Amino acid sequence: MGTMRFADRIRNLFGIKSAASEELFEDLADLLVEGDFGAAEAFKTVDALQDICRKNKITDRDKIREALADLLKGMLIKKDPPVFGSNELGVILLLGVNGVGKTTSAAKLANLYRSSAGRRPLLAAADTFRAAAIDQLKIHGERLGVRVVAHKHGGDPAAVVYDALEAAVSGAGDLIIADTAGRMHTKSALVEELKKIDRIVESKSGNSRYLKWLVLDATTGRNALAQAEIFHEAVSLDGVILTKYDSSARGGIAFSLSADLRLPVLFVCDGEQYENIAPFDPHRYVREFLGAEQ
Ligand SMILES: Nc1nc2c(ncn2[C@@H]2O[C@H](COP(=O)(O)OP(=O)(O)OP(=O)(O)O)[C@@H](O)[C@H]2O)c(=O)[nH]1
Ligand SMILES: [Mg+2]
Repeated sequence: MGTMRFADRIRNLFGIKSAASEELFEDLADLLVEGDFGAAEAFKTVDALQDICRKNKITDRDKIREALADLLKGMLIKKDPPVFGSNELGVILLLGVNGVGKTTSAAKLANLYRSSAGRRPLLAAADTFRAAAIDQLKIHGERLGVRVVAHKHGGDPAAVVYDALEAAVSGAGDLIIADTAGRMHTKSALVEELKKIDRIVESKSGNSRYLKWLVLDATTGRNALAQAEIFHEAVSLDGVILTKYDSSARGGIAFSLSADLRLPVLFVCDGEQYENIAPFDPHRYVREFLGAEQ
């Protein structure tokens, strides 16, 4: 393990001027594993790459790298973030464990959907578990000029969502973005808590689109995949927001989410500012993963 950034090490691997050898593929498999690929997936990918190179008589490192980029792009599910209809009420529930960036992402999404899609967001403070969580969301709401629907600390998250729906139905907004508590639920507690919210959203659904997105911290590597597995099995997720892709994150997780769980990454966040969010772009993601110069 060096201190060199992961992407730089991939770049170095393909930057060597000698012809490709068996060793290149071995080193690549090792690097993919270090880059948060699962081991089985890393070997499968490298096998597939070797097949392609053999069939097409590719020996040049640059060309191998291009073939790898195509292969990796093909692994990623491409799903554009939802565009809500003009008469449609969007309800986005943000889930995830402690500290992954749910509250920050809620604010970023409110800002993004308002500025780029002309939505009128409402933030719902459905994290009633942590004392400071409501204030944290209110501060974002004030800064952004977005209304925050909140109850008291310790209240029922489903009731907060209910009030946000009431507010939206009476014209206060058309996109509810609900922050939730980041405690590690047992699966059954998580399911129960969300069932209640599901029922409330469904009872109000004239014309609504209800989505459950999992927020994952990209710096936690394979642990993020384990979280996704648990949440997806419990509540059937619609997509993922990958956060903290600005620091030491290696990024292989997006491939596992696609390949193992068929879960699309919808947004990638790369900083703490409101603007640090963008729809997932497989092409750009693979380029960055492979350490392409910009
Ligand atoms: N560098 C970086 N930091 C981020 C990003 N997203 C969130 N953060 C930071 O991560 C920390 C936790 O973010 P929160 O939004 O409070 O996370 P949370 O999931 O709501 O946390 P809990 O409510 O405690 O479960 C904060 O310091 C954020 O500023 C990101 O994309 N990049
Ligand atoms: Mg929070």
